[in-house]
Amino acid sequence: MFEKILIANRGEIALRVIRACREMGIQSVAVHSTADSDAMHVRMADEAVCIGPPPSSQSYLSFPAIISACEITGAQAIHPGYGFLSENANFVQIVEDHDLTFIGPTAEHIRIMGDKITAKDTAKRLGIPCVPGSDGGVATVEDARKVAAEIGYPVIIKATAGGGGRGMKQARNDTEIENAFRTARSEAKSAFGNDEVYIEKYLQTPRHIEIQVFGDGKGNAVHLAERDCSLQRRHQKVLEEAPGPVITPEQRARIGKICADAVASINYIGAGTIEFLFEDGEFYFIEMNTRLQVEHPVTEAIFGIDLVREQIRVAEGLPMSFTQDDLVINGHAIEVRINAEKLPNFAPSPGRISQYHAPGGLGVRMDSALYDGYSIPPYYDSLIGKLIVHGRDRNEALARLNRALGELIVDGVDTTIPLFHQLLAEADIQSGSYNIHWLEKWLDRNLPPKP
Ligand code: MV4
Repeated sequence: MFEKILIANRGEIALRVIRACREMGIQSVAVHSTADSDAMHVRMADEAVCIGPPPSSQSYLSFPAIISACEITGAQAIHPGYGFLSENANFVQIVEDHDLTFIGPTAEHIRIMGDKITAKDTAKRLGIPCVPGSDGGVATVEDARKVAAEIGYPVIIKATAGGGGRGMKQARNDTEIENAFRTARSEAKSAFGNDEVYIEKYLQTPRHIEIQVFGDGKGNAVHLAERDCSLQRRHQKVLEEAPGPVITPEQRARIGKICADAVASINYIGAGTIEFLFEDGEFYFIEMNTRLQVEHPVTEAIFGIDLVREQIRVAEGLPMSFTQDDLVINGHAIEVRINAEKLPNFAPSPGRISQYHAPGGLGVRMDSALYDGYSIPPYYDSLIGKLIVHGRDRNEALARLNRALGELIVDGVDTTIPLFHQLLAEADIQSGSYNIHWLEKWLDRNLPPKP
């Protein structure tokens, strides 16, 4: 049993992990930069260690600083949260070399899924349906044209090292593909130092549906249904819900079993998310995330489970506390991401919180590290809170979200809260009729960016 866990993160996710530790009787160690001395995760943890100056590269991303903090405090395991070191295979290797436990997948699984071509090859081999496209990378424009002739236009060229939508270019015909190929390659080279690209059929109006999976590292795995995360702006999720509003029980059971069997067969350990594009009733694999995700609470809400507790259990070699048969969906959950950003341009809006009031009541969860008088530093992500609501059905969850947003007060900085009041008034949001392009189109019509 772990006696002490170090949390290599900050903000709401650090609190999330500290809370799970406390309920399990495990001591928690916070680490922080000098910009975060007054942060809530420092106050809430049992111990705190300052690990460096404000830039993440010298604090939250510093291997030696974090390993040293473990040695100083006697922490036996590291929970990485999301972002920062959560999908860094080299870090996992170093953690293990120091006889510490990384609470997450193995370095090898992180490495496989971090390279998109290898991830897709692996998915295909494990029986996961993929977007039609090249087998592996494409090295020349001629090769790209050959693949496009087989799968048909439009196509999309993607960087194998890609992420956040960078190094992605569409082509509608044989003429456009030359430019798309060269641009994708050079963007990939400069952004990731790796110019390898692959090609796929471009899906025009899909939804982003992701399947939550969980493994014990010993060949047992389950799925925890899907989240619909189609509402995104510039590849940043804005609202997520579970279950997906258009996924049938039959579709869920089929893709869920495929995903659970796949991760079981590779002895995957911990939480993972298999991302799909969903169009015309079919799922097409795009990527796998080997971490706990920001939006995990909607899955926790509909299943009534604690995913962080389960991560800690399996990292200790304990079994998961549920089987697939135990996992029955109860109702509907929606999460909205509260960012310190100024509309309509979503410009970061750091500063002092003059007043904070969290909503409450039945079916409401507010995950945030805010408090009255807290100053949001300008160095990190602008996510300052997640409001998660749960209802017996989707309509109840929507009504509860509207009610809870009305109770939420975040004064002193600009936030994305007004956006959600406006979105909830939209018929398409109320009915769940949206795809990955809906939000950007809506923003262009309703909140045009100022030049
Ligand atoms: C696609 C696609 C259409 N067809 N692949 C964007 C980021 C990366 N994670 C995958 N992305 C896409 N891949 C094919 N074959 C459209 C997107 C895409 C997207 C995907 C999910 C959520 C929002 C998106 C916004 C624009 C483009």
